[in-house]
Amino acid sequence: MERTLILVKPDGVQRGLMGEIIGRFERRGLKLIGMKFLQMTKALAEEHYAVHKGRPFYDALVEYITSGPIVAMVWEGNDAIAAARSTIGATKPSEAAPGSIRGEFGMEIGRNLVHGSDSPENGLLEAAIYFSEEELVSWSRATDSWIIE
Ligand code: IDP
Ligand code: MG
Repeated sequence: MERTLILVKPDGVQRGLMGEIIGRFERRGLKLIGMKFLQMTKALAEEHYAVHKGRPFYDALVEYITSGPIVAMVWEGNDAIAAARSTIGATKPSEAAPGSIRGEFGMEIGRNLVHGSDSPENGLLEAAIYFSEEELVSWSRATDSWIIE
């Protein structure tokens, strides 16, 4: 089972798209095991986006991600990373597949609505930035046998 950290970024919250975005992952069949509503501090943003430090868009990215509340979630599933990334769509919304979250709701890379971890290792590392192991819920879903073979 992989875990992915998903964020509804501040634009998703401000535009009233929280339910829409969360529903995409829920309907896909990923299983929610943790969820928080919070506003990122600069320190948290710098930890989350450490790999991008020094890139030309870094300061604007930290400004954007700390500009309002976000929803942080951990979703679990076989191949959860790839499944979530395809549901999210390409980084640049103008190039994101129609039907993906970014392809349906976004216009610009600096306002791309949602974050999803890019590898199983980063899924675990990023989940640990936001959630302690005790905050993650292990549960059996009534529909599991209809979603997982
Ligand atoms: P991802 O979110 O699809 O994994 P990354 O390359 O990891 O994309 O970049 C992290 C975030 O940084 C993007 O989601 C976007 O918000 C922002 N970002 C990336 N590249 C640019 C850029 O060229 N200009 C402005 N913002 C960018
Ligand atoms: Mg990324």
